[in-house]
Amino acid sequence: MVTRLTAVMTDGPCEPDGVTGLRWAAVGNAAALGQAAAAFCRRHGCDVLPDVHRGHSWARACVTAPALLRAVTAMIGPNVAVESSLLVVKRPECPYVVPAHQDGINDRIVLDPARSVAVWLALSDVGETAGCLQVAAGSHRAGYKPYRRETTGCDLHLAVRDPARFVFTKLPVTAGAAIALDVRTVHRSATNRGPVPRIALNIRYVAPGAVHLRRREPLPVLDVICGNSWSSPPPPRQGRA
Ligand SMILES: O=C(O)CCC(=O)C(=O)O
Repeated sequence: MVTRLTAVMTDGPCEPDGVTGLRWAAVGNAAALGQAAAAFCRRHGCDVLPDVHRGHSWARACVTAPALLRAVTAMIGPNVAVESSLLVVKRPECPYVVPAHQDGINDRIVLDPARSVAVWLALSDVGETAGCLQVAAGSHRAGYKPYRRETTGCDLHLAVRDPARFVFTKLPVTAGAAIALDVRTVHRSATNRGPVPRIALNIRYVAPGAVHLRRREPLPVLDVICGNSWSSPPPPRQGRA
């Protein structure tokens, strides 16, 4: 049985708009971590890296930044794990558009919006020219949307089917800023038309019981960051959220 996409209609951690701005690091510290990330990507010839928090100290430093964890625990409680992370480096010379999408749903899982939050971290200054995040405020209230597959370069995105019905607001920020999103908030970003790489890390934080499986598969690996209620998490519900 497949999870009904509109099933999760609860309030999330970023009411009322489904978007909360915060600062996770000083500009210089964030930019230094961004340079480490960009150097790694240059060496390995890649611009998009999934689950970087597992293997790289600079990424671990980002996902565990004290100011960030204070905000995340205030939103979803003291037990926090990372469900996934994604580093995106948009080089100026490479067109890279992230289509309008929601972070809390894919073919395998649906996240409970009351027990999860998506956080986008700026590791460089990300102004309008650099392709800043664009969010559809309040879009979370209508729940999860049907999606379709859309490819950017070699990367697959699960784009909402009806992006034209949303009104997007551009959110230019400096390095060290973060934008927390309800996992149902529709968001997108454009190509970097500035002169330097635009570096950002997307993180999905979850509390126990947040991850609901859409298929009969093992629960994804969760990287526990804090809290002591992870030894016996409630079993994930199968079939519907
Ligand atoms: O870095 C970006 O521009 C957005 C990426 C994003 O929204 C995502 O990976 O969920």
